[in-house]
Amino acid sequence: MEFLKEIPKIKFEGSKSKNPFAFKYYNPEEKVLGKKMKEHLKFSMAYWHTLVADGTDPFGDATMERPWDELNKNPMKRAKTRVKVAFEFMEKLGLEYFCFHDRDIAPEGETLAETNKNLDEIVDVIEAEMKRTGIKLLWGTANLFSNKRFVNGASTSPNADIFAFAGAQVKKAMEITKRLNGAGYTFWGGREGYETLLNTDMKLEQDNFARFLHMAVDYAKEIGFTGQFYIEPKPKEPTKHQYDFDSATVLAFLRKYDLMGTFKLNIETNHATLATHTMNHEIRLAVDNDALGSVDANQGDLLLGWDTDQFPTDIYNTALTMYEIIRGGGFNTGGLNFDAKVRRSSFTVEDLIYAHIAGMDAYAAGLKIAAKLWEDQVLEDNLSKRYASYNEGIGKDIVNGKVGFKELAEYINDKKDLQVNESGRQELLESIINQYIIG
Ligand code: XLS
Ligand code: NI
Ligand code: NI
Repeated sequence: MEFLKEIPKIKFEGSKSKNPFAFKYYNPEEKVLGKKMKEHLKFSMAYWHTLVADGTDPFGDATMERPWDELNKNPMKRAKTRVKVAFEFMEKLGLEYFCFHDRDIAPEGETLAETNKNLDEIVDVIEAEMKRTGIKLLWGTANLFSNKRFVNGASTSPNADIFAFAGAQVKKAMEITKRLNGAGYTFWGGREGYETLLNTDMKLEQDNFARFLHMAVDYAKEIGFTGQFYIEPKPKEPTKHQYDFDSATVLAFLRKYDLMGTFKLNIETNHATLATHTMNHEIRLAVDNDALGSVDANQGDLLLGWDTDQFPTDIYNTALTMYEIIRGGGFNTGGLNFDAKVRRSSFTVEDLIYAHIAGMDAYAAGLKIAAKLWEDQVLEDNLSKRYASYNEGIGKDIVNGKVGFKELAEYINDKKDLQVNESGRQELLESIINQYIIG
């Protein structure tokens, strides 16, 4: 049965097209820097936003009544139908990857065993659809935050039974991710954080979180899961202090607990905003530490302090994000996952398509801008000039670890002609970026 009959297959028509059901910039087969656009971008659909979110907010009811959900009140039947819709949806858009939480795809039973049985039944359907379409799993994950048992966190809960429950849940989520050949597995620290230190043993909670991750690594070895593990930083929401605050915090955590190398980062644009960083800052840090894994592509609202998960349409941002990704050598196991939802008032099925087109076009345009910037090496040339004093003389000795404070003092004490500082040229660089964006 076709659920999206009214929606045509979305094709590239170019920037002059007025057809809302067409790509203006995303031309999947077009080569950029010797690689197809679709291979650079590796777009992925987020199951939770596209199939599950219904527009509910703290002040209002669901606004998105999907015709296919209306057909099935039975939760298992509904879950199966959603799988069919998901794959039809991805086929229409040419999305070659998807991501999901265990609880997005199948309803919970009364016990974990029952829940796992439900999962297996739905995974059968997903597996068949993946085979039929060739669509792949970018990463899987477990929802360790919605159910009320996770009120105080999962692996950082003060209650050991909840830690155990979370472990068993992740065990199963890893098994199904492996079964579906997932390229990665993500840990986003749902409620791993705290509200007040008055009732929190932060050290024990963080140690436990690390123990939990080590258990995941051990279990991956045991079952032969070779996908990449990711941690997704976020500074706040739902808890006031999320332990995985930002790239820098997560990198320090990974180092402290001997998890560096085993985990890479899944960086989300809106989370960077919440951490008062730019997305390019977050990616640059990951790349510099050999830890860039994947990206949750969305955008926040700079006037709001929460995770609005909007579709990415800001070209300035997509261009600089793609620049950092290209600079870092591109994705390996990761991709651009649209962890983004349509606004509550964009409640039709067409809106879901328009939103993905908008995001895919914004990233395709960003990619082309970034590729040109990279090809011309404008920013890189500026960098090498700005830091040239470290290529020779005392600068070279500093970099090579050949000098200490004593030698620095000997070198500088009697020196009269200190090198002059040069302008940082920020505004010039910003106007050059604009030239690349506007063309
Ligand atoms: C929430 C996170 C979440 C993860 C997956 O803010 O972005 O959606 O990506 O658990
Ligand atoms: Ni995310
Ligand atoms: Ni988010």
